[in-house]
Amino acid sequence: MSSKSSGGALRLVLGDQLAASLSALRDLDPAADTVLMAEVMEEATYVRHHKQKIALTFAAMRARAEALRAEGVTVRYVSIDDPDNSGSIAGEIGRAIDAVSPARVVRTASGEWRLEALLTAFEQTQRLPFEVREDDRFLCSRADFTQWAEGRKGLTMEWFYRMMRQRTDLLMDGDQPAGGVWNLDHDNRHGPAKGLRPPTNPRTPPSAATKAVLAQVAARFEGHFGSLEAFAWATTPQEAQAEFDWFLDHALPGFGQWQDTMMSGETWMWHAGISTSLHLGLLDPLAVCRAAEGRWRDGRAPLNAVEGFIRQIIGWREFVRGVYWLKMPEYGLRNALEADRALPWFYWSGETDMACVADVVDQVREHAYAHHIQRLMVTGNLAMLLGVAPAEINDWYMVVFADAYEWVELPNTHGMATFADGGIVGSKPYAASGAYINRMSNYCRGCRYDVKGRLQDDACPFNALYWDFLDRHEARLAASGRLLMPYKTLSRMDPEERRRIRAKAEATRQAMGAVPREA
Ligand code: DLZ
Ligand code: SF4
Repeated sequence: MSSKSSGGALRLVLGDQLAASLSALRDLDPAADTVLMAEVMEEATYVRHHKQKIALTFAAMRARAEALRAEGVTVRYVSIDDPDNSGSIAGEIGRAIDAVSPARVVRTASGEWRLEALLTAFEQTQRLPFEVREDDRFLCSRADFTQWAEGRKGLTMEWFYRMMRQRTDLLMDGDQPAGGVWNLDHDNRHGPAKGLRPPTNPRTPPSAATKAVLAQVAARFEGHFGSLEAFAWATTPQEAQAEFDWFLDHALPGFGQWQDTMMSGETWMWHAGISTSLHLGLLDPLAVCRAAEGRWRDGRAPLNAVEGFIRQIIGWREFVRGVYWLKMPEYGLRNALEADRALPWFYWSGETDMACVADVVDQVREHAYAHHIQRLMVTGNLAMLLGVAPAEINDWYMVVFADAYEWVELPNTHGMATFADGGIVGSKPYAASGAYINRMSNYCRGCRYDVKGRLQDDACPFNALYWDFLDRHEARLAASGRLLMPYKTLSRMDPEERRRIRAKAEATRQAMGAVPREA
């Protein structure tokens, strides 16, 4: 390290810390400080992210660096092609310390446990002071979540959500929920009506700067999953705001009613598609909720749509982040259902006759996106019913989605979709047979499988797998009381029928390549 200090602070801005309000940049002195941003192989490859996720991150980082420079801030920006690039965030902090000789380093806490552990270990080897600030882009701090969770028997999202409604005063009339009910989810579970047409979402065509990043990513990350062709993500706050404004006008009014609906070939439906922008810091969570609330108060969107939208952000998004930091690192190792199978190859290739799964895989390859029910009830549900090992499921979710960060992915997948956490996030597994997918989508009409069949050759694979799943986990799940109806049906089944279901399910797993991982 050079002995002469510049006297200023070195301020680290990670790839998903692009908000103007970032805590690490508060009190920044443009005359003395240097902002460090670095595109590094370690972050681009710790999982083999979808090419679009890497391109989005780099394009958004570069745009942020330009915006800071335009404000007169000194930015040390290390691009992925820089021959001196050390390949890691810690390495780049080290190089910047040598080059700039700051008096101290200031950073906002990382979103992921993995990177926070790496940076903390690095800091312990250094002599100058490091200041790590809270990521206050979230509305509930880690300390507040811990306090909320303390002494509770279980962590129920609904109670957390109500507390957050009161705290933010969103959709409140005094101390009562607007409209008299906290949660209107029961109005939001419609399957596709005949002739239903989603609005055409224009998304964001790539700018010249983004196109340059796309070319670089195509060359350097060729072996990663996914196509770059349909890249249409917002990379700046302005683009993100334009996408969100489109959502408010054209999709929010139908968002409630159709938020669980799935339609073949339809990616965005009535969803906002703003998760990447929220996670990167291009949009502010409270501001988007207030804008949505305004639409209801002006009579331009129904309450079930607005309440559903706000619940996703101040309820689920904050809740899963709280659970993640409360429970890590032990959380990631849980495997409550002792699932040990390999993930079928068609999760990557899309080569399956299951129309629902093929549609979702094709969609994620092209758009790095699927909506919550596609993730939960198609790919998540199937992986859970097959008994796929949590590590393989989590890896797939981290790879294929542009909005996947471990703090949000792990509780959603490990907790909600596959029950690997044993009931911390969800009180029961979201297991479903083909009947659910048939009710909520138009997939089954175009599928070679018979959604009503159970044992014959062309029976929908979800069906035998569903009953076999309940059968295999009866000791653990029947007692909970949350799956009373299906266990009643199972108990009335002829033992011979149960045996056939088990055999059919195992043959299905073998045919799909969902074999024990040791084999
Ligand atoms: C996701 C990502 C990628 C692909 N690349 C970078 C990078 O090159 N430099 C960087 O600072 N951040 C990157 N990120 C985001 C980080 O992985 C993210 O900050 C951590 O996972 C914590 O959420
Ligand atoms: Fe999916 Fe089964 Fe419907 Fe085919 S029949 S689309 S496999 S749920």
